[in-house]
Amino acid sequence: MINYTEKIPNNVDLGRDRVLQRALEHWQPAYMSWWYDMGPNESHNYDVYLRTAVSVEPDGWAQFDYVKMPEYRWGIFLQPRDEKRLVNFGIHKGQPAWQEVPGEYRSILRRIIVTQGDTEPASVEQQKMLGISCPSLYDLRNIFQVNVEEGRHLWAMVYLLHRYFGRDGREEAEALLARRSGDTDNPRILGAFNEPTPDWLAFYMFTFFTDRDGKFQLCALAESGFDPLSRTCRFMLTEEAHHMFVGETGVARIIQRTCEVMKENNVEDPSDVRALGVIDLQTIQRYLNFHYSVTLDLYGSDVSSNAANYFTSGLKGRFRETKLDDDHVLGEAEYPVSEVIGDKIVTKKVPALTALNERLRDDYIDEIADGVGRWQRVIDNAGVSFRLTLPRKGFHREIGNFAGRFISPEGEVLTQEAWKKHEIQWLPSAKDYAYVQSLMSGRVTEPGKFANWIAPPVRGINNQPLDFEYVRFN
Ligand code: BYC
Repeated sequence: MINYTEKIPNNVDLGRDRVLQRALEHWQPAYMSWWYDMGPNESHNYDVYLRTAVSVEPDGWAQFDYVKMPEYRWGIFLQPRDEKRLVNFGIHKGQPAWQEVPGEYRSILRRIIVTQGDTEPASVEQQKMLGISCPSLYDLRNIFQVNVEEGRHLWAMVYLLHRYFGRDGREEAEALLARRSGDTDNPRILGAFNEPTPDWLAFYMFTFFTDRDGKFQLCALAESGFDPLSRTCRFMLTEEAHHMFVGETGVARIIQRTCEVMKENNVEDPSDVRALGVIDLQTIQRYLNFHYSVTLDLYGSDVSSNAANYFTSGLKGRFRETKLDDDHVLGEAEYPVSEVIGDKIVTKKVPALTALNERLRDDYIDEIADGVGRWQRVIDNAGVSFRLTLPRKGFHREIGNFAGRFISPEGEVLTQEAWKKHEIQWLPSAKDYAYVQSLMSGRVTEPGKFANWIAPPVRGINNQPLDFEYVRFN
């Protein structure tokens, strides 16, 4: 019998809740079996220099040491309770925040938690094979850090399902381990989590773009009137920041290396750039277009009655809800959304309540634009003339008003035929993927060494030097 109070660091008094303990005793072996099957390939015996959260205190959530990943302590942490916290929006605004699930919202709340939970193991599955082509020990350690924390985020949602949803919660927790990213019969719930992440450029793009959807969705759920969900998401956000850092700096380092090689050799043409073993900026732009557009779909339909219900019932707020200066009920307010009419994109106002997905997407786009601006500065500082751009919102969308439309990155409405003609300029082609894959045929394992296609980071992890042995293969 496992002693869960020792095995699972937690601040939810796990040891005193027998029902919960029994539920976890059942689920934990299934989770481990999923990790052995779907976690990072061949990694089980490696010693990895990982950050582990052992408490929510400032000195407790970032303890660094060598850990074998199957022995990682996937803890359960909720931000401490604020006894005075209220429901801050929707029709229950002003009531004390709920400590138990309100009966009338049980099924939609479960649906939200399951959707959130489903993304966590999905991303681990998507990244399973990347360890074998890592550009350095530093990067290998970072992907493993991301993977174990996604595992912890799955635990966080499973804790809520087990603790608050009884039998159907337990069934959902099992189903979270049964779906598989990309599986035709039993896929993950949301589109982006069924796309392959075939190489490290895709991984960094994913952690920059898609993990940032994680941030915005978690921020919206952190506003929830269901207090345990709010407190869980608040703690998850502390970990999410590192994932986005890995993505942003990963892409920046690839751009930097490409620009250095372009300048040193005085080349600009993508085929000349490729001949020097780095990733041309045009390919980076196409990856950006892909990951950005697929992630925009994760916000759901522009006009959504689900989103309105989530808000009205106090379950899912807006980004920084309590900092916004309005009535937090949105009975009268309007919000602009775009749609295609004829061959034009037109913007019209709709009730703000129904446009909450669009609003969160817009908040996300603002932050993304800043990050892309920082990548641009790497190019500009190197003295290379190339402009990275964010495609317009309607480009390459499968969910919402733009689904089934053919919009160029500049926002022109095209026929399918015209769009298809340009597709290989706009989105990564099989040839692009094959080229990027060809650079990543083996892994770089000498401490302090980096693959030719990526610049070293500015500093190591936890003040360790760049040539620190971040992973020991045993
Ligand atoms: N793909 O009214 P609609 C993260 C479904 S990422 C497939 O348009 P709604 C992480 C939708 O589920 C953050 N299906 O949208 C990142 C619904 O289906 P049902 C994850 C989609 O419901 C990296 C139907 O279409 N967390 O944490 O307002 C690594 C009509 O729905 C998609 C959350 O998403 C899609 N893209 O909003 C690791 C938060 N979009 O219910 C982790 C929880 C929509 O009719 N989820 N559909 O069968 C939500 O708040 C909402 O479910 C959504 C959709 C925002 C996703």
